[in-house]
Amino acid sequence: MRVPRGWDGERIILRFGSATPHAVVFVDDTEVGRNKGGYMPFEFDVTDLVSAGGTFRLTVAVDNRLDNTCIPPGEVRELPDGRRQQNYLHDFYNYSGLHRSVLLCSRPARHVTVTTGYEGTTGQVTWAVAQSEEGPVRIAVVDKQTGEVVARAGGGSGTVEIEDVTLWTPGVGGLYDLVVTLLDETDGPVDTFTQHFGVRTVRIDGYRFLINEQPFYFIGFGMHEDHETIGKAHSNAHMVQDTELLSWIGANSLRTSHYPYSEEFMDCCDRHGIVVIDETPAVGLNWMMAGGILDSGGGETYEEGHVDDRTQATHADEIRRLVARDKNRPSVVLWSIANEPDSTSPGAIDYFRPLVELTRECDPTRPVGFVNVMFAPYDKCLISDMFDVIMLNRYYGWYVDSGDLQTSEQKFSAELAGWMEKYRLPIIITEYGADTVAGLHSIYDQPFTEDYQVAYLEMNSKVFDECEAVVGEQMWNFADFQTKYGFARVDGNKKGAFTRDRRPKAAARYLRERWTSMEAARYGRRDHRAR
Ligand code: GCB
Repeated sequence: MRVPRGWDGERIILRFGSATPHAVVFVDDTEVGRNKGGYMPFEFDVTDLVSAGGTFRLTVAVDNRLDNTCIPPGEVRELPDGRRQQNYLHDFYNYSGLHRSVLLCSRPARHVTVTTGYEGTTGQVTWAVAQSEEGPVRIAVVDKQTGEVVARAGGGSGTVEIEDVTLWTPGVGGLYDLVVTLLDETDGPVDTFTQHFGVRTVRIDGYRFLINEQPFYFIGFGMHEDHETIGKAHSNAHMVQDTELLSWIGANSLRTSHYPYSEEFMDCCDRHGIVVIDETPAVGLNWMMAGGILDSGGGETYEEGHVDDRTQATHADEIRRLVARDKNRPSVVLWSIANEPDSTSPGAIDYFRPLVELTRECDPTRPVGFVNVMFAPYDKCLISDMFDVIMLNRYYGWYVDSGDLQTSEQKFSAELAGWMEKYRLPIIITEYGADTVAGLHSIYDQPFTEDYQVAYLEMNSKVFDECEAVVGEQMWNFADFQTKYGFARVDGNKKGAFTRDRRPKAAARYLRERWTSMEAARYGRRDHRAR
């Protein structure tokens, strides 16, 4: 790598969008640092090791082994013949490598936190700059649509008002830039950086999830960063294709199942008004799931060597880093701190309570949730009362009562009534789905056919429409994706509305018909034809 000649006297930073799951970074022969955790950015100051105008060799060693100190956790087993085998309890392939941008940049260490609100047509923007070298600060707020400066102020923190504010609106977007200029003692500019933000509010009121005080109904998918050939790597072309398909099908939201997605993708959601449930990589924290499918090897979840204090410490770190990365994003309206953990074992209470408190401390402005697994219904789950919303993954008609949609409908409705009665909180159905082989048809309700997937979705839709507390449906999954090998997966998970190469199954047509005409989803609809 060559360091630009003009960077003499500047701080020089190496920044990684992510390295999955662990990395050791070298500049020439010197180790500059290590990072643990696959889906978060990290950076190292290499000023003392490189020189402006010179070159250096950058080496990154990426390690794909997962153990119980990792989030997500895993286990490397030693087989009798000496081979080592990686096991893990999550249902997506453990792609490893440098999946996101690697940048060499020159800048002081600085960061800004932006929070917003509004009163009538006046927006309030509160900012707080953190910088390594103290000095005066000037800020300007720029309307990204018009390029006009709508407010100016001085100081490392404060609040300014925007007259006739454009709210960040689901389905539309609406961004401003906070332009922060760091100054020296003579008021000369040292550095300028820009942070985009949106003015919007989020609040829960009874069964309703309010964005800008309007009831919002989540429509869309749990997704994966997953493509043939590039695995979990970010690509702008795929990002545009996926977000255009979301728009085509009438989706207004998604969950970043089961880890934080690339910053490029999140920026795109901010720009286009796609509402995001932002999830940590805490998936597979469950030893109570059927050993057959997930091969847990038995034992309790919350015990030494499985999910223990070390796992919890890493989990806490993942929460801190996720909030630090995404707190300024208007698209993010809800944190999901785990997917389908064991929430029926008593150990779950002591494990989760500090994590929920930590999330609220890191971000007092957004609701906090976790995604509940089917084996932990309302009368068995021990942790749902710590959270602001109920998020449920339910597979009636697939993993239970497979092929019997009538029984499924009754059981699902009864369960939802139980949640509604007990918790009196909004319910988002974060997963429901059926594996489907594109092109397979039957005149009967036969699992794995496209016809069954549609019938299954119709049944689910009916259940949601009849439950007042349901404020969202995110089908599993947007597209077929790769998983670890196992007898329950034929070339990966096939629950996609789209195939892995993004061709629509019959289900996609069904969902488009439903979602583009739903009255409940009027607020936040993205009009595909208008764009
Ligand atoms: C789930 C998990 C998801 C799986 C899905 C399935 O509940 O959250 O990661 O892929 O079920 O298809 O079994």
